[in-house]
Amino acid sequence: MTQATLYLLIKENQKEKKLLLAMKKRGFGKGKWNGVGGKEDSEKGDINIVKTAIRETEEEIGVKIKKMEKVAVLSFYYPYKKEWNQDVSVFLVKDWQGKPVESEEMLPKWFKINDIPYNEMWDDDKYWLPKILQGKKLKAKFIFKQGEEVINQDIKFI
Ligand code: 6U4
Repeated sequence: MTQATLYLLIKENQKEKKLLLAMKKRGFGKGKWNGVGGKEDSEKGDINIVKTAIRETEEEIGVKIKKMEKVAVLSFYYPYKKEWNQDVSVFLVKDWQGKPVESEEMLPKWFKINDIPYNEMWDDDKYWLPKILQGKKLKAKFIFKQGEEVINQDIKFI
């Protein structure tokens, strides 16, 4: 199973809480708002998860992660396109350096927590992301049907 990562930057003050999503401009998930992330790439010097995180967020939105917390492991199955199957480790990031900027791959944007564009995201996100934003940690499995729609899911809180 391919291993991938997803980083969710959160900024919060007394008034509001915002989540950084990025529009994927090319490749897998093109046209969807998603967290930043990708696959570990040893050719790019990814020797561990922290190195991978720093490289990917720098490449995709120009920020350097300082601290991150693992909050979920999601397993995605696409029976009609098995090469898409992947395990995704999800991290919340509340400490980073720099300001998110657009790259060739992604266009970042801050969203208020009550304004997350679930209709323009992966279909699974509406099931697990609200739980993560409430502070829960989870392990989940999603099976998709053609058209990238979830047909089966199993969420376990950990
Ligand atoms: P590119 O550069 O787009 O060709 P590719 O290998 O296609 O790279 P990449 O590196 O963007 O994909 O990795 C996939 C990203 O999408 C990872 O951050 C994990 C995330 N992802 C995969 N399936 C997802 C799903 N069902 N829901 C979700 N994120 C998913 O929210």
